[in-house]
Amino acid sequence: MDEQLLRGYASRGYLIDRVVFTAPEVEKITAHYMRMRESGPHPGDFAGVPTASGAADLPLSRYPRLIDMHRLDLQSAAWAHDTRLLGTVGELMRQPAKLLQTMVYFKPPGSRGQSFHQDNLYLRVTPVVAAWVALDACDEENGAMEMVRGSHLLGLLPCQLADTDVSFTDSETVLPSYLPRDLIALNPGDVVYFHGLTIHGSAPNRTTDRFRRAFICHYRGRDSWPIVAPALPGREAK
Ligand SMILES: O=C(O)CCC(=O)C(=O)O
Repeated sequence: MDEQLLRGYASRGYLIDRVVFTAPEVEKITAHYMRMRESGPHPGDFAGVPTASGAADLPLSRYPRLIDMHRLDLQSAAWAHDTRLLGTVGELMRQPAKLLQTMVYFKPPGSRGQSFHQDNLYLRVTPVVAAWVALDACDEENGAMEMVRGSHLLGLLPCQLADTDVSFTDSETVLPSYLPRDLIALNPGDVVYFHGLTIHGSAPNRTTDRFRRAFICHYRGRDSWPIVAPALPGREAK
């Protein structure tokens, strides 16, 4: 990879790579996970915490997030080990990448987003890099991801309770207000790679007719080591 791209990743904490997957590949991945979702419940399904207002998030309850599909599904394992993803992540970490976790977010029209957080709070090893593969066009209206530029350089930051009317998770990182927030507008097949400490999140999908689906793989470095993370608000430290 170009040294300038590596330097950009090192200073921003994320890297956008355009047209990594072709349109037919994206169609195949999307159709596969729509079938998997519509075939019934799967281990680890997550439709979000209850809303603060008590209103139901019906779109998300129909399309809960899938997790760790690669443990049960050979096709998911193959996609998560795609050499394009492994190669880029390995270059960003400067060591071979090992798969940690896979997820699919469906984010149907009208569903909540996810409050700002750092993945290293949950994935307690370092280094970690995520590959977030856009399956739909993502923009402000359907709740594209936002990244807090340079936040991976600040370490693990404190959390507070999130507004669960707009977030399907209930804790959020206290934002360093002096850092800019970048909206990550993507087309299907584009990938955003981001550091395990980069603060990121997304607003609700405010459209009435557009999903914002993503296939997400988290990797650790071959020579990663465990880290200690602070407790989430209202929960015991692990
Ligand atoms: O897709 C989103 O809105 C959030 C995804 C996320 O937090 C992640 O991939 O770690």
